[in-house]
Amino acid sequence: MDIASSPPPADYDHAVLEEIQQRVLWLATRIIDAANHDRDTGDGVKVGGHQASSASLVTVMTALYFAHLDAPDRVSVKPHASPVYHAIQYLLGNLDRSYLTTLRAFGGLQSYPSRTKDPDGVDFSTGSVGLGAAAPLFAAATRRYVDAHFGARPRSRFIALIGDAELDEGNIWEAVADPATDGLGDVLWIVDVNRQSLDRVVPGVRIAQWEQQFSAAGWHVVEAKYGRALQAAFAQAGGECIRSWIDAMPNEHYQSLFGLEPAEVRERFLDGAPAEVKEFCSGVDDEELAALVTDLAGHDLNSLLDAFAQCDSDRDRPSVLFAYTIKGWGLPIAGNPRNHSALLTTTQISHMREQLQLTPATEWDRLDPMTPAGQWAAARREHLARAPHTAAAGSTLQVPDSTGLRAARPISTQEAFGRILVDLSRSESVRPYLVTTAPDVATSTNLAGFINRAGVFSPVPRRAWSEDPVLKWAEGPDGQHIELGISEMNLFLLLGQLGLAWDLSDQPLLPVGTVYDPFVLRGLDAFIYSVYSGARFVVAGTPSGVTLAPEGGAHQSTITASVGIELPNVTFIEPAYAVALDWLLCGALQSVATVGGSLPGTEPTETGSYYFRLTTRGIDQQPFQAARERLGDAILRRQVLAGAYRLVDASESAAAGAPPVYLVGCGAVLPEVLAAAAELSDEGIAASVVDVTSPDRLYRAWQRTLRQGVRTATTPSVPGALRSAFPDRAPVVTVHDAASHTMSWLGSAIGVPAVSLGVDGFGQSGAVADLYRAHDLDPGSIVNAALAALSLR
Ligand SMILES: Cc1ncc(C[n+]2csc(CCOP(=O)(O)OP(=O)(O)O)c2C)c(N)n1
Ligand SMILES: [Mg+2]
Repeated sequence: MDIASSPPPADYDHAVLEEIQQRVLWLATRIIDAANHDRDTGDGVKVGGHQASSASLVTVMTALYFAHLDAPDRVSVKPHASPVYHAIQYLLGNLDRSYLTTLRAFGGLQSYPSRTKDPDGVDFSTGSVGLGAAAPLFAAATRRYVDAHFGARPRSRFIALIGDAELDEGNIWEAVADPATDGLGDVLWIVDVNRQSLDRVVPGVRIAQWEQQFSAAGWHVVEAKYGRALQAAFAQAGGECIRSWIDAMPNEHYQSLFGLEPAEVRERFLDGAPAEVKEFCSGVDDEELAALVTDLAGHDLNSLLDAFAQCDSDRDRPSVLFAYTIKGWGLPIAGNPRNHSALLTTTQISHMREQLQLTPATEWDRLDPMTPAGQWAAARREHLARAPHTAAAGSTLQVPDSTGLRAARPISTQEAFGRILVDLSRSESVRPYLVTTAPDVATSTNLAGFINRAGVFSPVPRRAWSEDPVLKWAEGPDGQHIELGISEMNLFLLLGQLGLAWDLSDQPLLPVGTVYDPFVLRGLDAFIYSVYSGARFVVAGTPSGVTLAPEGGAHQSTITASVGIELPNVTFIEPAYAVALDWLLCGALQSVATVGGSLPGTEPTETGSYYFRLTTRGIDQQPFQAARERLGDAILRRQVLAGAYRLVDASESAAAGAPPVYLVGCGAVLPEVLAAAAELSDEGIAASVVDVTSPDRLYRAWQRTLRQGVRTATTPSVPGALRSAFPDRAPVVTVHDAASHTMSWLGSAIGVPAVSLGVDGFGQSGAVADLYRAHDLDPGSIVNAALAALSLR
């Protein structure tokens, strides 16, 4: 039988689910307790963990995993509920018992769910609140795209479990508002409405506003608010006033009911209440009243399962379920405004263990397989087992080494980028997998050529109301460009999910995004999120730097190159010449296509994403052509991919006695560097020019050899990439339209004096020459820098 389509076990036995959720609560709590009390870390630093945040979701997650989910469904778990996830995977038999005592230990269970480091099949990494919440929405958008282009996959529901305070994050609303996420009927967001954040009880009543925001964006809004007992009370004569009273009660008042003795609960609950509420409550004893007024549907399995079904019934739009819960539910810290990081004492843990009739010898046991609960867990394990990925999904995907781009006239890297994509879209083995996306900057980043050929994605065909002779904006299910509104957060979240399609939708893709380079920083947290999750994509930040001269300081990027170099799982590339870009972009796409693989001949460990920093400055391609003729394509290509090559080789005049110097340029500044080299040569200095195509690859190569030396206590070797670009010991000048810091390490790497030129202040409007002069990137400054470097020898 096809595992993915087997029906769920019929007839939930609520007593069984109750028993299971008690065990889930226990294990989640104890996993955190063990991390803090059973392990000596030796450093005195508090280990931490979130027992209250976890408890809040225990019922919801029990209902999901033990009654509602099917194998193809994908779930994003709120960061602070990771112990609940692991407890559930353990009870399902998907996690070895040895892990339960390793929360937050090195190599153990991660503090927050991690796709790449946790051992039990996490679907979405979470941690930075808001991002993990939005990820399933973009995963669903990706699935919609995959289904439209490659045939329907078994249906997955994309579910996010979200803390209520996560809704304060703007990225949530950017995601909800974007038309690219419209109508995703397989999405369910479950908001854990415990009315508490980290510091406090969230003031007032926010839900009504949030619900309206979701409704306005076209979402299906469902509430699981009152438990069965409260609903029964409302149905009694005069009981409706209780609902109105609770609904109107600010969070602070309601939350203060927790932790009180029953008699105090009555007093607090009735504080300021209308007469009919007081009258209704007079017929209920203290104990009963205290239980009644805190009976929330988020801890009522039946109510939750009903609500899930209600959400499922609407397949045309995303659903959001507001599940009212109690932070710290079932624990002595329930509802306490200061419970976010609170830990149960060892005595409280012992008490809880006894209550569940567990002992130190049995406390970590799975559910007894001879009991109905154990049998239910075994059935659910089978029901949730996933079919393996089909290897065929991307079997025809083959990216060539280059598109054979010819560039006779001056051309910018941005323009070349657009042409390369158009060329790739002509290749039968590449075209089907290419998908581009941009936050309202597709045309201004040269994606128009690709869009004209490949069309714009829309789940249904859309009529084009105006004819544009230059740009065909044909929208339909075959389109391969996904247009986003202006949200760089959404760009990187979508790229992240497109870049995980091989896993979450069983379909490798070649995702390519574009964004104005300065605004990479606007989406940086989502960029980090996506590459932390293991996503594989290409992004072009363009135009960049002060080379975008007339646009001024608000549009000129300076620190983005540093960000690109320093981001793990990202290879930062900034070529100057079109053919180099062709080789590098094809190489990057080859690497992205080889999921989990490496790029032959260059980097054995590149398994992440690629960030190209490009410009709109057309530059003369002749110097690159001369290097091709001098070195031959095979050698030059290898060096370009490795990160640097000699564009001008002055070694002969150095051999003849001229003092040698290396002028090292990256990106758009190469013409100035070449001009400076010519001037220096006229003055009898042997100035070689090195074009750094990827400061990141060079830096990593250097660091690898250093670390190797450190770890083996041996003299570090000089990496090949540096050796072939810098064969001699000569001072260097680095020149980059980015912070001077990005290449300032080169002097140390090759053991020579270095002067680094770059943009270390905010820019302003002007012409390229003005800006280059203002930031010492003009030929005269580079010549002076070379003389300074020579004098430092
Ligand atoms: C982007 C980001 N900012 C801040 C934090 C620190 N932080 C972690 S949980 C939290 C409060 C979350 O409240 P809520 O979402 O309601 O979760 P609960 O614990 O109540 O379930 C904060 C501020 C974070 N993890 N991520
Ligand atoms: Mg909360």
